[in-house]
Amino acid sequence: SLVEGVENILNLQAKIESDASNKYLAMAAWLDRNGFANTASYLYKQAEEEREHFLKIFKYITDMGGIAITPSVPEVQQEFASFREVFEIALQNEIAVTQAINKVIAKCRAENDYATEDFMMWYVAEQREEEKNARRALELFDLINGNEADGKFQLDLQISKIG
Ligand code: OFO
Repeated sequence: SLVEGVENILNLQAKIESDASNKYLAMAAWLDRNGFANTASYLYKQAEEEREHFLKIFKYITDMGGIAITPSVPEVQQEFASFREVFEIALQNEIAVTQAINKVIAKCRAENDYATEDFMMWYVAEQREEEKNARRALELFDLINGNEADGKFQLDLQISKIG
């Protein structure tokens, strides 16, 4: 079973993962309509992964005898100033998710809930990977000149191969 504090913070994390999925979906659509088809596919896939992250917590709450709350769906950013800005925002979002996960683990420790702490360790590893990938995408913007038409084409190809 879950203590109330852990159940609440898990429901909050589930919502954060669900929101992350929708944010990536909007980014993927923006990339798609601006011609970055390969990177769009990459972020459609990210959106699906975040949906899985959400479901995994959602089911865990239920499995542990808690009440999983279906999250509301807020508005997300639909327009972006540039190709690069998409990944600047993606990295900021991933850093915020990592910080939220750290709070869940701190709560588990405060409540002596080692089972949930163990469950959340999967997310710690996942975030390490996702932050690294977002940083790599921004590195590619520095390495490849994205202002030239050819640069954009190369960026679209290379970013989609990350991870
Ligand atoms: Fe990258 O947000 Fe899930 O964990």
